[in-house]
Amino acid sequence: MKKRTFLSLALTPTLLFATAAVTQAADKDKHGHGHGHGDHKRQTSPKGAKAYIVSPKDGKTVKRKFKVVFGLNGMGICPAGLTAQGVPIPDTGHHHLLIDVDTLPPLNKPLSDQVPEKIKHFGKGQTETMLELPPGKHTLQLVLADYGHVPHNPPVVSKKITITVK
Ligand SMILES: [Cu+2]
Repeated sequence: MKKRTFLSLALTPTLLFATAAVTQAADKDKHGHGHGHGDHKRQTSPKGAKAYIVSPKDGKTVKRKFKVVFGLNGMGICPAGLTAQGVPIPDTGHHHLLIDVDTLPPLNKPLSDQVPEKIKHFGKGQTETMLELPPGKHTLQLVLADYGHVPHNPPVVSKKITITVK
């Protein structure tokens, strides 16, 4: 009787981890406030891009509760965060309203989300807001920033306007 020899093949399970796909999702955030910025590459702004305050007009007197309308030329508004593919959409950003801010914050890193009474993020892509401020003079200024809240290069910053709240 002939003995049959079986060659048993040791099948080592090849576990391939899709590491690349996992790290891509790290900067994503549903609420538009992903301030994680590991290796953030500052986004460029196209030539001639301009942010401006549509309303109220510079020098106007407004009621205690008033609407601010944001304007943007030469770029698009996009909620904060990356696309499903893990990339930013070029030439887009979201507005930030600076209230009574004398000196612009550093424009090469994420705008703070710790002082909402001074720097308001509109990470859902809003183009207007209602404000309520105490009576007196106030300044308003817009700064556009990218998916990770970092202003573009060159920065897209509006003229600072002064209003009086009665
Ligand atoms: Cu922001």
